[in-house]
Amino acid sequence: MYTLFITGTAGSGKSTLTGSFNEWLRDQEQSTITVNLDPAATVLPYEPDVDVREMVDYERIMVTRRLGPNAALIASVREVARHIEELREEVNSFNVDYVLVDTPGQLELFAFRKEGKIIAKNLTDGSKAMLFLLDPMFCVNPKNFAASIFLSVSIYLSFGMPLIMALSKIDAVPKKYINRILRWAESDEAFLIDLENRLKGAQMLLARDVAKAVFDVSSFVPIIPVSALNMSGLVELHGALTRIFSEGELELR
Ligand SMILES: Nc1nc2c(ncn2[C@@H]2O[C@H](COP(=O)(O)OP(=O)(O)O)[C@@H](O)[C@H]2O)c(=O)[nH]1
Ligand SMILES: [Mg+2]
Repeated sequence: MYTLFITGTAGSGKSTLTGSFNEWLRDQEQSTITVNLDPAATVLPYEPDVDVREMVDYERIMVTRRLGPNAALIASVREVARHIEELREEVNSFNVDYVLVDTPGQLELFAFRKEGKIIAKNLTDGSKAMLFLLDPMFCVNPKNFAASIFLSVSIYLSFGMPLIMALSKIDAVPKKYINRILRWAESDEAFLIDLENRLKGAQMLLARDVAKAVFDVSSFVPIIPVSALNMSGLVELHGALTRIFSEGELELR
């Protein structure tokens, strides 16, 4: 059983890709399930096979404990972690090749709290990998690109799972933006030149130092351009996953 945790900033396309990639894999005769880990999801673009909303009632937690939306989310994710054995049994009962896990809309809830790690560690057995989605509308600004890569690397360090990055929604932005982002990902020199043209003074120096440090870690992580809307790049995404799952853990170089 292979498990893919789909992460990324809010709105980067996690839920949509979970649905599309699930359909794509099923078309390839793979057995799959989708897991929704977001207790506060209202509408999802797919029908989850396992859904934490059946165990944890976000609205009710908000009302009965008199919490604001964010505090209620934190309490809900804690509640999900308490149900981890139940979740695990449910996931295992499907006995599939691929488990696609859609993570909460707010990244930090899953990525930087101990509950996220408990859930990631115990949800399934077998090989696991993390997919981090980069939103091209956001990342076309070099400062935001550096921030996103930084975020993905900190998630990588915090979970210790093999990491793949995907540039999402490529159907929605001009090709030249996509190419620019991919060029930055390939060559830190190209990135630094564009960065220096845009930023000045202390901000530029800081962004440059952060970028250099982070590029050292991220340079071996492939960035795959995908669209959940027209399914482009899913062949490549699957190829990268297959490599990772067959090689086992990628070592930090
Ligand atoms: N054009 C386009 N829009 C997308 C794509 N993937 C997601 N979106 C849109 O981006 C928004 C956020 O997507 P969603 O999957 O909910 O993001 P999440 O918060 O990361 O789960 C929604 O309006 C989606 O319809 C894509 O591949 N192409
Ligand atoms: Mg979502």
